Amino acid sequence: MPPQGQQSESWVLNETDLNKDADTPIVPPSAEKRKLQIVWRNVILFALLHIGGVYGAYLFFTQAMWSTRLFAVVLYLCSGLGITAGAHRLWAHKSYKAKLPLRMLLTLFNTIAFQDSVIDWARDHRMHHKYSETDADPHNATRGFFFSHVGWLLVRKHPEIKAKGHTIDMSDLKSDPVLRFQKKHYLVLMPLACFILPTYIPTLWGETLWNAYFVCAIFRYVYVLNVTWLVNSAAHKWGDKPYDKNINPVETKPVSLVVLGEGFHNYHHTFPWDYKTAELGHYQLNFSKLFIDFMATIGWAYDLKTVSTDVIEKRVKRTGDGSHKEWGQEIKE
Ligand code: ST9
Ligand code: ZN
Ligand code: ZN
Repeated sequence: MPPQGQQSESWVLNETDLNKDADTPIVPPSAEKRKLQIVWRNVILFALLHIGGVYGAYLFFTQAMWSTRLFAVVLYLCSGLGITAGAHRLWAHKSYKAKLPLRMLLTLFNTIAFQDSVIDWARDHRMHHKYSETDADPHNATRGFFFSHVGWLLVRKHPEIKAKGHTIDMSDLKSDPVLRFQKKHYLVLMPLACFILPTYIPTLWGETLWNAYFVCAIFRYVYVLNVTWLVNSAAHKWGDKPYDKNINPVETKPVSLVVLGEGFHNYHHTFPWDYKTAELGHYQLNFSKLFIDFMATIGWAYDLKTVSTDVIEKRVKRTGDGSHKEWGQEIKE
């Protein structure tokens, strides 16, 4: 339990905390007008990366060998799991626990995704939940689609993020030797995992270095980045709010399909400790749940947290927008 008088950690809220403060944003959604400090290095690098990504997509569909295409898809799924099952559900939210082999596997997958070290990713994400849609939220969606999608990575962070950052406890992740190792050696591990090996490996079955680089490294990386960013942009904008109509995050099935089950964002912001990040966890739209369930059957994942139907039903009836299939009708009547 947090010390008395202190805000509980909203990214690991449990059912006891739920009625107390889960639906009470600390600050109402807001974005102060300010002059953005553009980081031109990032603008140029992301522009070049995206041009390369489009070219890589062209090679993927027209010239790459079938085995290279398959390898790119495998890299997408593995690096995606490094974000969803790893950085997000395991580390940022602690929605389940993982034994050492799984933590090592997910750290490897996460490094392929190059979205910065897990410790840095989780710090920003905990801020995103705790100060959702205010200036202390790194990708504050009230600043618009572009800002929450990629713009926030092109400018200096709002001073509020640095000012309020100290309220986020990261000691749990900083005490994990696997995560400390990843952060310490990130500048060696990341280029190897994200670019060099994905370029080299396809040459073993006869692919050209050129195709391998643009398809398996650049296109695959740009694709995974953009689908991840959709959770910050589209899933904070277009869709239903069956669990809490007072917040901006929404349920979006099309996004969920490409982000391995992370598009049920109204549910996730309402019940952030659920390892499924969704109510029903349909397998076809929640590959990450399937992965975590499999890891649980072999004993590598345990203490999976979820939410009881009773709690969900009460919440839907109290704060939902009426779009919930089972209990929404009662709100409309
Ligand atoms: C990328 C990340 O793309 C994407 C994250 C997406 C999250 C999505 C979440 C959605 C849910 C999950 C769905 C997953 C779906 C996945 C599907 C997959 C198929 N707290 O950052 P700096 C302080 S990364 C506390 O440099 P600047 C701190 O003192 C792409 N304090 O700020 C820090 O120093 P240190 C690749 C904080 O200078 C200092 O400020 N990476 C916090 O304003 C400076 O921090 C890139 O392109 C905080 N949260 O620069 C790099 N934050 O770290 C892009 C900061 O030493 N980033 N402080 O403690 C940058 O270049 C810079 O960060 C910047 C800001 C220019 C954006
Ligand atoms: Zn989250
Ligand atoms: Zn969100």
